[in-house]
Amino acid sequence: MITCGRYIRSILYLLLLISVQFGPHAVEGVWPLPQAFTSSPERYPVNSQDFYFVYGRQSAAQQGCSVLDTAFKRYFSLIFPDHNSADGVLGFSKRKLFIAEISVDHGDCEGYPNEDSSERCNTGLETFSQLVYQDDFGSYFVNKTEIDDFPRFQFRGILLDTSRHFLPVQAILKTLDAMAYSKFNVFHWHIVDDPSFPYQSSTFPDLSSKGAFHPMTHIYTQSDVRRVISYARLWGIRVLPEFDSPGHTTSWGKGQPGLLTPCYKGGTPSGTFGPVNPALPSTYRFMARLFKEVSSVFPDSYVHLGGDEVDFHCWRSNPDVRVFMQKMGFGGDFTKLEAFYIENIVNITSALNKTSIVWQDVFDYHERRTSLSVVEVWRAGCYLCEVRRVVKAGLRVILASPWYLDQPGPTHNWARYYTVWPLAFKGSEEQKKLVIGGEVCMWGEYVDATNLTPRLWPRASAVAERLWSDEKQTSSVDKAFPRLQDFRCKLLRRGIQAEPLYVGHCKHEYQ
Ligand code: CP6
Repeated sequence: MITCGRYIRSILYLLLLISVQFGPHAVEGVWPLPQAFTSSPERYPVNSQDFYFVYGRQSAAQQGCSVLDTAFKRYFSLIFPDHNSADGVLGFSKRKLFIAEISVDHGDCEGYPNEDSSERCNTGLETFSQLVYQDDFGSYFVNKTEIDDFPRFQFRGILLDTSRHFLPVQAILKTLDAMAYSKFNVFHWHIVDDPSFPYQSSTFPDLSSKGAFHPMTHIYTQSDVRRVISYARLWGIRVLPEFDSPGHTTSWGKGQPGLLTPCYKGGTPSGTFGPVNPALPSTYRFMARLFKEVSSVFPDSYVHLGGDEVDFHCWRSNPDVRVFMQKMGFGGDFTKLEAFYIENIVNITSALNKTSIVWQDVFDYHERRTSLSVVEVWRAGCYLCEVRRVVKAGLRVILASPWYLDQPGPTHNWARYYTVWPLAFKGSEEQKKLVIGGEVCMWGEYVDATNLTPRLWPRASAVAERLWSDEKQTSSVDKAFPRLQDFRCKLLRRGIQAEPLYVGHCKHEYQ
């Protein structure tokens, strides 16, 4: 029985009414590790002919609940990968010996996942699916287990960058599958950047027709975006769009003349362009229309505004920008100009009822920090010092610095990502609660659909356990290693080409 819902910290029981045998597998086979569990060596056979999911009689959700109906079908296939039909889900079996009963005390079947969503149903089914194992003869079993589970952090994200390289929608959907297996719940879509603008805007179609790598094949149409969002929803994953500005916007300039700052050399325009031009009213009119569209296309209450790595050289070279600086009383301080720009964009998005996230650069430059909400810490160095500064200012934090998985290299081993303590800074309980979670960043310079999956998995799963599980129970790399190896085999079994961690083999070898 899986009980899940918004308010009650409930329990996942597996009540199995079949003859008792003994088996070795237990909750240690679950990744990330559940918060609280008791497991027993008592094991029960599970057979695809005799297995089906049902809604509990008291359940607030019943058949017709799209999220759960779909989840039942998916998890049936994941539990029985050799089984080619999902008939067990529909309860056609005559014997009906093994029933996984799902009860929801407060269900939201139709809406989109959001920051206060209960995650117990999706993740409870995931846990259950990981508890089922096969013996040497291929028979399925599950041990008697009681689990009470909930995430340590509310925000557990993966950033994909679709500007440095275009990622086909299929590659994104596959990543969403794998995210659900590790209980990630936010897809941070760094959708546009300097090299290309693949988002096909209905308001400004030239942005992608002129700014994408290819105007037809390397774009995300409105229907592609809807497909990603609705697919993610069924896994309980939020889609957080990032439209990074005023820097990282070279590709925007092709389809929106007048948006970027013309750079000057020796008193004349050099023909190159810098960040978005913060001195023109037309800039803010454009941004208001773009974010109005983005806010209605992406249902999540958060939107990421970027704001990182703004190069001031071009602004400094431009006489019109300098006149604007004088008029505004900014003197020669370009950080004030950047703060002014971001403040305007924050106001635009909050008028659209969105909570904005910015990269830490914005917090560092901003004097009126109270206008900000969520800050993403990404710079290397003493990142916990930065986390501490942000929470001291009363703002929420997402931590990304220790989890850059995009760059190759021998130091990028999983244990390095595993041994991160996000709350190991001096601060009050209240301040620690402001750390809402963390994020794996998969920047796209060296990554496209050919290497995305093995570069992400299973190393991102190491981060997933840090973000989901109790820190004290998951502080040992040595204890985690065999569990993560085992989980990587599960990923392979589910069709995710996760790279090996070290010497070893999987029971079911593929390819
Ligand atoms: N792109 C954007 C990037 C990075 C950032 N923003 C980045 C910077 C340094 C490293 C990795 C990625 N590629 N738009 C910084 C948030 Cl090491």
